[in-house]
Amino acid sequence: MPHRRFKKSNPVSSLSDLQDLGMTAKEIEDDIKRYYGHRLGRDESCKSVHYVYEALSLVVSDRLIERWKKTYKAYKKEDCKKAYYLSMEFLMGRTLSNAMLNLGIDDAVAQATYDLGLDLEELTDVEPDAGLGNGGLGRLAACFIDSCATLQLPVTGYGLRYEYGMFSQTIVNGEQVEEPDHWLRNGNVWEIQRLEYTQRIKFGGRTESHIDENGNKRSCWVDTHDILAVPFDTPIPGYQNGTVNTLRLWKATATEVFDLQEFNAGDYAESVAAKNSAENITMVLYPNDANENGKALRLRQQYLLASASLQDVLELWVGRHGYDFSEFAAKNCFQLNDTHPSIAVAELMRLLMDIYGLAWDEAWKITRSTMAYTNHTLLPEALERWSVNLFKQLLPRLMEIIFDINVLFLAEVSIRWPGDRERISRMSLIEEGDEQHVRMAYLAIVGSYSVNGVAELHSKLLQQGLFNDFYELWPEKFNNKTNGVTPRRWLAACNPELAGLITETIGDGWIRDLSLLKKLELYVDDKAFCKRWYAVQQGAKQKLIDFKKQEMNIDVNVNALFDVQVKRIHEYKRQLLNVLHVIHLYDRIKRGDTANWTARCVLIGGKAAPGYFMAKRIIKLINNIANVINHDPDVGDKLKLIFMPNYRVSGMEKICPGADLSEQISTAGKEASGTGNMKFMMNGALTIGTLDGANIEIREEVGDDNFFLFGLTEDQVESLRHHYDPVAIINQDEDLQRVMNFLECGHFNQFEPGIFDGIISSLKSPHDPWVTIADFRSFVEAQKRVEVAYQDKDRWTKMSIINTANSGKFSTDRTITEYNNELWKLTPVSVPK
Ligand code: B0W
Repeated sequence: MPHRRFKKSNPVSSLSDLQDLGMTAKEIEDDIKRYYGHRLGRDESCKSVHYVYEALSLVVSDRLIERWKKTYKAYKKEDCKKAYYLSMEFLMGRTLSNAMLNLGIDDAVAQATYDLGLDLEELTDVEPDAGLGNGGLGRLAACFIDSCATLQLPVTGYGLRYEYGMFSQTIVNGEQVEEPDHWLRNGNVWEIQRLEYTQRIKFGGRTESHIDENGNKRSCWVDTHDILAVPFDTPIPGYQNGTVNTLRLWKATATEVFDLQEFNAGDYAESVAAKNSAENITMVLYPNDANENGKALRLRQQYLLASASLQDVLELWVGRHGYDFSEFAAKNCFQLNDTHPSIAVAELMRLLMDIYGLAWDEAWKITRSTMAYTNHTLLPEALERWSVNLFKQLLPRLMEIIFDINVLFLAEVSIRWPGDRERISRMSLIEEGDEQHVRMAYLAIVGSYSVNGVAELHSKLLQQGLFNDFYELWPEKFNNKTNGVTPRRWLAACNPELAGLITETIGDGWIRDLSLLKKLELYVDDKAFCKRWYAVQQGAKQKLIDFKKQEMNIDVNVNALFDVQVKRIHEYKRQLLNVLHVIHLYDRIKRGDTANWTARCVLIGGKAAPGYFMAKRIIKLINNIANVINHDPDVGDKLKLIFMPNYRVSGMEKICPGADLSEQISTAGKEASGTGNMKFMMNGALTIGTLDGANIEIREEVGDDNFFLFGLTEDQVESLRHHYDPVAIINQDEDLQRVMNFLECGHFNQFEPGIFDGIISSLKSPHDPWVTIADFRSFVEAQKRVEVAYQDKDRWTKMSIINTANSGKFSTDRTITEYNNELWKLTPVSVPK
């Protein structure tokens, strides 16, 4: 180990008494200059704005660290219960603006940078996104830790510090091209490496068993190839409350011993290769949102996260409480963000038994009362199953423990359902077949005290469908926690104009208590207020146009309806349905059916998993259609289709304030929750959506009159499957026939014959799981209702205000309060300011 903690008295405790740093514009300005000139050694000859960003970030970071230490001390003093959020993804986006807002120094910094002649927006735009996630699941983790800090809850996030985050997407000839995202290239001022908390992680080897002095069977995991997990901590500030929590991300490195062994054997190259293979573990984020992958490296990543984090927590426990674990479960809990970290169930057992000497029963009791599991998807292809052979080879001791858990669990099942062999095989943690597999979701359910879905419908479907056997066995474990988003990033910071108008009208209490937005409803008939609301929305649209124009050189009319669908590209999310509607509008223009036309700009953005062929083809189709429509002089301002490349967190911060219409059009029953839908609603966009995920709850909050509903319900989709006949539907719908004809005659791929054949045949297949054709007519009718509403500016503005006013439920402050009240039971800790 390179460093150890101080053992007896701390020789540098006097160094820890720091004076609080000043928060005025002048003090900040002086500090920026000092960092720029001294620490970074730059002067007027430096042309790169990056160093100014870095100087400012160091200034802000210093102020965070001060509060971070105080928070740590307060937690230590209280010896309070803690929760740990284990997630393979934290899609943090940028840090600077959010940190300034949460510290309450945004105005002072604005003044300081103005006085220095700097453009603050330009500076914040220099920061690369920390894109350590795929989409909703990773962004949810980021919103959660923001809310935990704001609610002053002692919660630590544990994840992986990928060297390369989510790939960057460019579009070449209409197709997605992936480029590596080396987000750490210029360093990362927000993190602190903590070598002193390094953990050792075992892989490979074999197990040996013996009988201990009490007659219990014990296992040892030996001949392992170890690697080190080094933590990097990022401060997570609460909203202007003095609390700064921690996000701890692990980076894999080689052990010195491991290197030396090879080196002494005289094989320098091998030794370097070994180092590389250790470091490879956290080299790259897997870009497969909701797709199976089954790669050994991914299992290594998952184990590294679980093992390093649990060792860290147990070490902290032993440091304070010695080897007495009787209170451990009362003082600690772990929330598993999907099955990705669910190996933690077996790892906690291993650590408690093999390292700390507990007996099985005691360890199992602790595990089952500290772990809680959140499921994020019903899609079968996303359910993780690991080959037993791979498991045995990589993590032999963990495999043993999982087999033992399974034996005891199946005994429980057969007591409840004697002789029901089919059920036993259905519920087994081990799936039989040509090759055996470990069902990770079942491991998570069996090892947890809570299983939750992320929206009402999704939680209901988990209970009635996917996990029904487990629900029958343990109904009390199952619950719902509808997702949310943090209103700090997703309204206060990303839409300062709207936030300003809201604060001016109802005060700033909404930033901490989003339900207060309801007060805005008092103003829906106030003409002056509505006028300002409309002006702010138009301003945001103009800003979005200017931003896109810079990037894409396309002219858009600010009065057009901004119709936006941004999310991962996936067949279940039905970007194709959106595109069919665009072709229908294009067809109407070409036919001259344009009386009372509503100009519309359809914006689509999102990344496809690199191995997901169909999703990539959908991107190509969108771009090809855009190319035809946007260059057709008959179309002009009436319709535009724009594919926005490289959709990411910082992109959404610019997009959501400028949207009129939010497209949430997944096949009912497939989108577990969705969270983009909430960001749009909060910023005053109206939703066109199916009864899926959190759309249902959005509609409940905002009322049927303020939501454009269409499409089959989940029940209807399921019963349609038996007799779905898309060709018959097409034949009965003249508009749809014409749309399909555009596709089939190659109108959008004149020089690329056949490239969309796969898409066409999937739409026309009676086995199309997403039943896109079935919802076409209903979607078109709903879009007509959208147009009628949009043409009445006053009505639309009113609906927009009502959407924001009723978005209070969708704050992660509400979600986290529910997690805490029902599952974690932590006491908020106030931190002296
Ligand atoms: C993400 C990544 C992976 C993987 O890397 O293998 C697998 C599955 C997911 C995933 N993402 N599963 N569900 C989600 C999304 O989670 C958010 C947050 O709860 C929901 O709003 C979305 O509906 C869901 O698709």
